[in-house]
Amino acid sequence: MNQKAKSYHSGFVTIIGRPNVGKSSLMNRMIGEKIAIVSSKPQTTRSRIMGVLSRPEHQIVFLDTPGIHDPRTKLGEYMMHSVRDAMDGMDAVLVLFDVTHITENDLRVAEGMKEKKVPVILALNKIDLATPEQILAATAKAADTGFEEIIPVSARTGDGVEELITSLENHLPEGPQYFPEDMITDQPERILCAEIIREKALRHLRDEVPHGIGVEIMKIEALSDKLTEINATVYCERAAHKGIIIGKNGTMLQTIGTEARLDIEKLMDTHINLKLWVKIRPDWRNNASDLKNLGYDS
Ligand SMILES: Nc1nc2c(ncn2[C@@H]2O[C@H](COP(=O)(O)OP(=O)(O)OP(=O)(O)O)[C@@H](O)[C@H]2O)c(=O)[nH]1
Ligand SMILES: [Mg+2]
Repeated sequence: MNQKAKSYHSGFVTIIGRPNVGKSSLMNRMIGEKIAIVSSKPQTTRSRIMGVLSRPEHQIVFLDTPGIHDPRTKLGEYMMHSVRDAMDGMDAVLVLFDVTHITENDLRVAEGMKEKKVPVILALNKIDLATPEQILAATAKAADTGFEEIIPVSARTGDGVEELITSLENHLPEGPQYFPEDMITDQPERILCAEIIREKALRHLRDEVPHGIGVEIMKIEALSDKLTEINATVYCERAAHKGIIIGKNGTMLQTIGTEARLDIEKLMDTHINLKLWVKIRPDWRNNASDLKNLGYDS
């Protein structure tokens, strides 16, 4: 029998949704590596982050994006620009809702996808937090919005994630392998390090402090094949914030630094000597040259 070899599918899939629904968590889960930072604070992701899933039968290039919101600063405008940028030339869109909490903003995001000429798939995330009745009700609510498919998932437990990958593969065209098999992201090491530090700051800081934090890597220097020194500056917007970030007797900065160092050591597979400084840059989120220095430059 003349059996045709199974074809190779590939393409770019943009992940969009409002802040905090679990876009970065889901991308990390699909890739199987942590390449995008995650936190319980909204607006964690600030740039588009590429994550590549390569398997013998397909390559899916995910673009994780900042949560969609009305920007109030130049940084926010940059973030929303990154979302639009990531929608350019994609082969499919993965819209993400939090199944426990579907809002008008979610439906608005979905509505905006109607005119796209590519398949739009909806994943209902965080099903580990929902009852079967809640999942059914959310599916019914989303059904009117005209998605090709609606798939319940949990980025936390991995439930439904293989089904989602299969569905995306089925909606992608036949195509080339865009990136080498062993490439999982396009982010350089210094950005990954800065993001890890920012994640630890987001985890430990409260109220308005986390939103005003920016991290710049000043130096990465291999002192030997077993030890690398990294110097980073943590920017904040006010003197009061600087005090909070440093903490009593420096304990907060120490906690952030220790947690970041452990993650960076895993990432770079070497011992790290991490030194952190905290500096005040009033209103840096509205300053074009500060934004550029921190990598938020379109
Ligand atoms: N229980 C549960 N929590 C989840 C799941 N997915 C994500 N979370 C949590 O939801 C919060 C937000 O996750 P992120 O992945 O940072 O969300 P995001 O959509 O990328 O957020 P932004 O980057 O701010 O737009 C974090 O506290 C995650 O741990 C899930 O499937 N189940
Ligand atoms: Mg994110």
